[in-house]
Amino acid sequence: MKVRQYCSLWLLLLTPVAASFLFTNSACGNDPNVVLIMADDLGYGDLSCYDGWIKTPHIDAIAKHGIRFTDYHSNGSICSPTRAALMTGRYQQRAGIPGVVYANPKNPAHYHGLQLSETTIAECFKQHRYASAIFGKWHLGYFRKYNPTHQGFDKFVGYVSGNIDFRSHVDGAGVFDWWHDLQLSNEEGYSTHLITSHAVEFIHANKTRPFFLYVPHEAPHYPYQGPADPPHRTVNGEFNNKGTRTDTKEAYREMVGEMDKGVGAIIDALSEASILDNTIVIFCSDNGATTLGSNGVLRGHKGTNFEGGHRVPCVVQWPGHIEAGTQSTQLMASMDLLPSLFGLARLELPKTLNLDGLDLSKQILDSQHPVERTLVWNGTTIRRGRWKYMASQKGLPADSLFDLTAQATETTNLIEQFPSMAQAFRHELDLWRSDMEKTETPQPTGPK
Ligand SMILES: [Ca+2]
Repeated sequence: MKVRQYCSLWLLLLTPVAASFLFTNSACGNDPNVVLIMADDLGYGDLSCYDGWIKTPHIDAIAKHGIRFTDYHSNGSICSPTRAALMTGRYQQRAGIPGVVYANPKNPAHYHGLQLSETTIAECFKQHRYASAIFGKWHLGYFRKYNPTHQGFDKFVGYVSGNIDFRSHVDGAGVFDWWHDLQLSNEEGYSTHLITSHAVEFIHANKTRPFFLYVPHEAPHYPYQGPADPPHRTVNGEFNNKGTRTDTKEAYREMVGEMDKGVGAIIDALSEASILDNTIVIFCSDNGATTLGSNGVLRGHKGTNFEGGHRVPCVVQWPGHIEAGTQSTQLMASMDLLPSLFGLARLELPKTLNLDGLDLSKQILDSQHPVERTLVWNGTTIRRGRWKYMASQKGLPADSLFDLTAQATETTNLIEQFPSMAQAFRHELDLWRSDMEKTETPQPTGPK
């Protein structure tokens, strides 16, 4: 703090031009910290600040002290693709991760990963001398060559699979999966608690310099285990991937509750370190809920392109910058966070980046003036303004056009009333797919 206060005094004495130079080139210690917390499979109707069924006072407090988005979307409707888009600010198809990176070595996608040629959000922050860490789920490559410490993160504690036993830290393929940087190394504890305690420790250790802290939680992804439950997966063992609880709904509630307490612990740590006012805190989800959770009134669930698959909670606070208790209808996606955070922090991005995400920092600071933009999911579903076109796909036998303002539930297909609009969307999707195919980062086809 002393360094930052000293810098602030100097800035007061500078001309506006010189001060702006310092801000944009981050020569001083006033750059805001960023804490990005992401839940796994949390739905639009799960949190109390979204009128959901689970009391989440700490996440609700972020909304109360900042802004709540009602039209924020995960880039994918499943885990790895959203994470690829979040990390790169690009469509996951362009970044080479259109699908899940699987735990099973018999699946070719087991050998995929976020290639080192991609520039991550952590690498962008590193250029401004930020400290960086990830605690929790990576899910962008199983092999050491894909480890997040090769992608701009100074520190990694967590797992590389899609899910692990919350206690034994064994993944769905029966492989032990708890890492400290590049080493597999166990640590006793419930994964949600471990993720939180590492995040808190990192905040205290880095309070005198700017940092980017990424906290991708495991909750409420299966296995459905509360904090008091024993381990059940063993290395090379046989087990039910979803766990042994029969009251899975209650386990889900406990899991979200523990994550919410973890969010509270992170806010407390920022406050104790006297850096809460200089920290942008974001909480979001990586895709919609399964049928065990709730997506509110939205149609569909995780794995579908209906709203329930990807419209998810997102709340952001930055005291003194983002007006408290506001709400925004801005259409936003995971890939927008990279450019938007740099816009908020007034930090320059490398000019060589080929981003798909938009800098929506102005819309985060001013909730009243959303901008129109277009988003595509999986090359089959496109959204602009109130309209959403979905080519026929699983769960949808005919091409469909929905008016989301009139009906968020996607039940009335308006394609016969607006055939030319549907045709234009179809054409736009063709162009989008062709663009992605031409530029996608290639993946290895096997172990070598
Ligand atoms: Ca997920």
